[in-house]
Amino acid sequence: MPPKKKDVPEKLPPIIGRMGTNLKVGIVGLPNVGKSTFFNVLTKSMAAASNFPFCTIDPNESRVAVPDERWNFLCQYYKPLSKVPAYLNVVDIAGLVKGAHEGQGLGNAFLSHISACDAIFHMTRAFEDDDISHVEGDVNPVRDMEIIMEELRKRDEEYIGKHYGTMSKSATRNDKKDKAEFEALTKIQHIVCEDKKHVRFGEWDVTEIEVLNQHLFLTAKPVIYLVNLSERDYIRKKNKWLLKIKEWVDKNDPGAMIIPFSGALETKLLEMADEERAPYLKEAGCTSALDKIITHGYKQLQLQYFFTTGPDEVKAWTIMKNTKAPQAAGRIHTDFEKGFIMAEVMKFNDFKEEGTEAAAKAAGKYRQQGRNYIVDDGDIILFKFNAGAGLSDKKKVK
Ligand SMILES: Nc1nc2c(ncn2[C@@H]2O[C@H](COP(=O)(O)OP(=O)(O)O)[C@@H](O)[C@H]2O)c(=O)[nH]1
Ligand SMILES: [Mg+2]
Repeated sequence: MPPKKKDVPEKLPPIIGRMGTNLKVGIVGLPNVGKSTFFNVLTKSMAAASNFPFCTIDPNESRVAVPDERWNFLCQYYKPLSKVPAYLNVVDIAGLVKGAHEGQGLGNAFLSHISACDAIFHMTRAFEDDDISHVEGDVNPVRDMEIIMEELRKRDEEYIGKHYGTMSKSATRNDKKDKAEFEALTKIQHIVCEDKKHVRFGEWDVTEIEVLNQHLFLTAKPVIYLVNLSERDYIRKKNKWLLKIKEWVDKNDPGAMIIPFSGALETKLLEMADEERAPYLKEAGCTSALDKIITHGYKQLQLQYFFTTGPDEVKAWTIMKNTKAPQAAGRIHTDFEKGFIMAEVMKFNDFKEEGTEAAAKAAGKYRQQGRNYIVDDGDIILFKFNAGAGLSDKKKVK
């Protein structure tokens, strides 16, 4: 066993948002900016690339494989009967328009679809095309981003308005817990309704985050900005809006990621024969943006995965960041968590460098970890558990 000191977990910042491993990213934006185009190419090309049937949850929701070189390597190495990658759930949400929070263009229904998501791909249109109308009359992604952000904020404002009255009544009952909740709500109200800021830009302590997580505000959800460019602009990495978008995001959502994308190019790539794709991209001097978008979307959800490997199966198991070994084991089977003894952990890079499991073991790189071990992204793990513990518990339940 490693020295005890290492077993003591560092203090971890609490996470704003839903807990769980089945989280989703919603594609949000004005109508006609390329949301459905993106959703379609994503669903179809990731299914083709991973050679894995994609799963349509409903027509607007899909699971796409998260591309990962480590997973590819492990599949190549073991040539297992079953290969299971990690997945990202993506939802195509119908376009919002100005006034959505007041019900414009079925806005309320669409806003509630956003509420069911855990992060946002904010799609903006920076491509010109006279044949494709723009709800605001002309192409101006900065104005469009402001419209969407303001609709989300107003929706939160309205929601707070409704709850604040109820809360202020129960808070006067002098219940300590209600009071703490009311204080947190007062701060949220101030930030969203008076400062007119988004929830995620506030500084929140643990109690406040607990309150935030009971309400799941739209403006608490992390955003990745996707800029839909013409194929030409995407290839030459130039468009008159890119700098303005960057300036706007730096000012209004500091640190958020902006990923240029081209619906036109991605559609073309999807329609090409497999052998045409690579030469076309080489000639153009660019790559598809899909891999980058998926991997960053997955990270925004605070998700990561560990691998189990062998000739039967290579599988990526999704867990939330900061998950400890027994709970990670519980993803595989509840008995693994109940009867947890230890995790034998190998770092992917150690495995790759050493060449075989036996060599990694001989080099002391197959480490035994206890119940306080926080699983790292990409760990290769073999769990040791006491089957009896699981079984007797099972019997007790029955
Ligand atoms: N010229 C051009 N048209 C695009 C691009 N992306 C999407 N479109 C077209 O724009 C229209 C609206 O796209 P759609 O994905 O349905 O937009 P949504 O309303 O945001 O879902 C469709 O006719 C698409 O073919 C692009 O990059 N360039
Ligand atoms: Mg659409």
